[in-house]
Amino acid sequence: MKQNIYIVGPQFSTFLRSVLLTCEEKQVDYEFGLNIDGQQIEFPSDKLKSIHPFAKVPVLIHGEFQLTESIAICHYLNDIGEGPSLTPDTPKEKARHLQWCSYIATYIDKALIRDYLVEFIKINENNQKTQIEKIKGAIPNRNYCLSLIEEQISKNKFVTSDHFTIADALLAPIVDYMFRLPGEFKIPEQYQAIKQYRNRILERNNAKKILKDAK
Ligand SMILES: N[C@@H](CCC(=O)N[C@@H](CS)C(=O)NCC(=O)O)C(=O)O
Repeated sequence: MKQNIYIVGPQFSTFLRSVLLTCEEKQVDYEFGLNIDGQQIEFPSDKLKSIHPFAKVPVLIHGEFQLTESIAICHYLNDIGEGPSLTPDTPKEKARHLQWCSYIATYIDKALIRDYLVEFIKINENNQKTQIEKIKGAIPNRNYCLSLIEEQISKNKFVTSDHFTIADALLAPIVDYMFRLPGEFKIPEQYQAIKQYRNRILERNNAKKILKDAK
């Protein structure tokens, strides 16, 4: 569906990937990148702050309408897109689904991405030994979150049911990165349900495109 939607964010961003996955699942046409008004944006920068009060990505631009925060953006795309719904129907299931969206976008993102994955990027900037120690210090909390995900994902094919939802669009890029880390930092073998979940996710053409092939 031609919508003239632009998503501000770099391809490697987990939250940008969640939004793109939602676009793909909902058959919403989009472009993405770091260009606003013909100007390349940096982060952090005043330009980014002018479209996101906390200078974060992604930001959705749909004509005059601008929207921040991945959970809100994904719900908007779910409402305007033509593809099958990515949210449950009943009040309890809807609330449970939102609860998981929130867990993933806050605590799980912090433990697995901000305090762990992103710290690898700083290895060359900081003292290498100190940085490795810092990353190792984040492993217990990483494992705690992985155990919660493992337990949840053992119940159904996807996060809250046997259907792919926005919660999966949020979780899939995070989980995918956990399998790409080297050696001892990679997700341990014991998380078999998460491994199967990732395989299930990567069987979907949309996920293949966004998580694997996109540059
Ligand atoms: N609560 C925001 C978080 C977005 C976020 O943390 N985005 C990261 C990229 S994945 C970012 O902008 N990082 C840049 C920075 O923190 O300076 C959301 O759900 O969209």
